[in-house]
Amino acid sequence: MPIIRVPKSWEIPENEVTPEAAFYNRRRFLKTLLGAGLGTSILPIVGCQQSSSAENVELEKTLDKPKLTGVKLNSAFAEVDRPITNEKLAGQYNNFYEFGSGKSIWQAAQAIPTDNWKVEVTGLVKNPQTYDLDDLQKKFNLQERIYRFRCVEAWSMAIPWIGFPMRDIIAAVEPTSQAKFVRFTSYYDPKVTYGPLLTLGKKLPWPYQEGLRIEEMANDLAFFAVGVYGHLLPDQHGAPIRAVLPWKYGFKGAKSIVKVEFLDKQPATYWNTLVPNEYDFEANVNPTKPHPRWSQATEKFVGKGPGFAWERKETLPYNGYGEYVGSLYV
Ligand SMILES: Nc1nc2c(c(=O)[nH]1)N[C@H]1C(S)=C(S)[C@@H](COP(=O)(O)O)O[C@H]1N2
Ligand SMILES: [Mo]
Repeated sequence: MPIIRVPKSWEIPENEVTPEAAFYNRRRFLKTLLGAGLGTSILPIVGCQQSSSAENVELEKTLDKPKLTGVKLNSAFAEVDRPITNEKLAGQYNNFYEFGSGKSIWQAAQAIPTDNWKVEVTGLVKNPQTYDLDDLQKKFNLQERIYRFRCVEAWSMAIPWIGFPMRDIIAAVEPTSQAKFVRFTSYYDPKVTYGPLLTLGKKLPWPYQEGLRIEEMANDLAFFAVGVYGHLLPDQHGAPIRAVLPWKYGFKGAKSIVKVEFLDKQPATYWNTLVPNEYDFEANVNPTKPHPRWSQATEKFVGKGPGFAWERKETLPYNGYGEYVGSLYV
């Protein structure tokens, strides 16, 4: 794969996007450009950072997962005020820093060893559990929900997830009265997840971890997804199980979860540890609170038409889910 790649016409021009990790990319760019002896005129062109053994996999193959049949669409979340984002588009425009700091990680992410996956649910609970993917599908009632999705970088999509409410896990493991927070830990093995290790000489806080207050987790919206677009999750979306929290910025939704822990203290989280002044723990979608480097008042809804056509939309408080979660923040 070439180091410098000219975006195809259907791709979002990278200069329209303000990535969470602009600091990774700026540095890499400068190095790449110097190395290639190229001028700054092509700065907006994205570098293709990772090379992968799965490099020649076709996108369609990565999306061709076993169908989840007999799953009902939850009527409370059966539609949103915008079209569902095209599946192929959502499957090739991802954030998954374990596999690189660019958006094109879908090939590299195929390295996640999803066979024999286990999720440990532990910590301050009465009934600790370890689930495999089969248990998750059998013990929890799967349903489909169409949710708006808003990345902190100000792009957005609408995604049909399949999974179950996080409160079903709460009911199964029974957190003790000391449990005040939950922490999600993503799969991490530097031999497999060969994304960036250092930035600005600083060691990155792997594994990727995120967290919630337990009341947030018990809210009706908080969801564990095992599927999307009618089938099991493709690896690039965080197979085999990831968190989906539609009133929060996308980075709260940890992918490829291996551990769920109930804690008495607020856990440290990946982005908040790395850049605390840009990414707070709560991370509720809030159009009136700009990110230090860009406004959050509007978003680019990706997937309006064919290809990567996008539409500028107003961002809503709590991403439009205030009626569900507003009472958590009074
Ligand atoms: N483990 C892990 N989970 C992660 C991330 C990540 O880099 N690593 N990125 C987050 C961010 S910033 C976003 S916007 C969403 C993207 O989800 P998608 O690629 O399925 O759209 O995943 C979130 N979960
Ligand atoms: Mo994000």
